[in-house]
Amino acid sequence: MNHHLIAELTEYVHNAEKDKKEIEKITAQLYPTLTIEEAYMIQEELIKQKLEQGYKIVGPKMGITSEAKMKQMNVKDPIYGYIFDYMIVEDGDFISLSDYIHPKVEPEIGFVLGKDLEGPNITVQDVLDATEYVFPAIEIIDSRYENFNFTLPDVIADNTSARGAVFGTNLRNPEDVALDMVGVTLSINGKVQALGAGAAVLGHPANSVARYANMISRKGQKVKAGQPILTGGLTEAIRLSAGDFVQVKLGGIGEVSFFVK
Ligand code: OOG
Ligand code: MG
Repeated sequence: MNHHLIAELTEYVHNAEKDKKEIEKITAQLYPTLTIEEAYMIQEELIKQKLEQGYKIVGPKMGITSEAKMKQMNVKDPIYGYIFDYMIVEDGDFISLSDYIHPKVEPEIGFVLGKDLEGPNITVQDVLDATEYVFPAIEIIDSRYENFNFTLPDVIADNTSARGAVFGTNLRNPEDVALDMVGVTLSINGKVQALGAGAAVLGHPANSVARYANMISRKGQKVKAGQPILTGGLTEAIRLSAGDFVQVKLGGIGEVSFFVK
């Protein structure tokens, strides 16, 4: 894949986000043979452009973290992307639907490490030992592709649909909660729309951080202390509408919410 094509495809997905206009997936016609490796090259270029625009990376996010979803997409690894500062919504604040294309929300468990983690061979225990605290989070995903219809390489190139994150303020030591057993509800206007448990994410959410550490170690990178890490959706994602009050409750961890105007 030459530089020209990387630049062209990066511009294609980046413009869709900037213009808030959905696009056909890359693999439909533009470049049907896009591989996972090439998709990460596009994602890297996209991230570079955002940094050049002056935006800052807040932290990484993991996606496709259920064994069922990985099997369905016929892949061995989850995927990752990056949350930027312009995506952050304060707990209890509101968003305007018009700033997004067709946003959905999913409940997640966030991690912050007290020390860097460098793979390969990072285990769940290594992650728990390195974790300073966990916190409740909501991810707002807004795939740039029509109807969230994409292949794995398409969604990697699109920074894994990242468009928003709301971080709760309850911070818990991971030793005080069995993260795989934590129950979660996602409610809209007081009505539970989806529910699940921590184990939905790779058997244990710390496993998601371990997998991320091991994946980026292939590029000589490490997971940085202090950065919030989103470990992946604990339930299906739910579409947002104007007037929604979105609330996520995580047993033993805490809650986080926002409004949609
Ligand atoms: C891809 C993003 C997936 C997660 O937590 O699994 C993701 C998508 O479904 O649009 O963020
Ligand atoms: Mg997510």
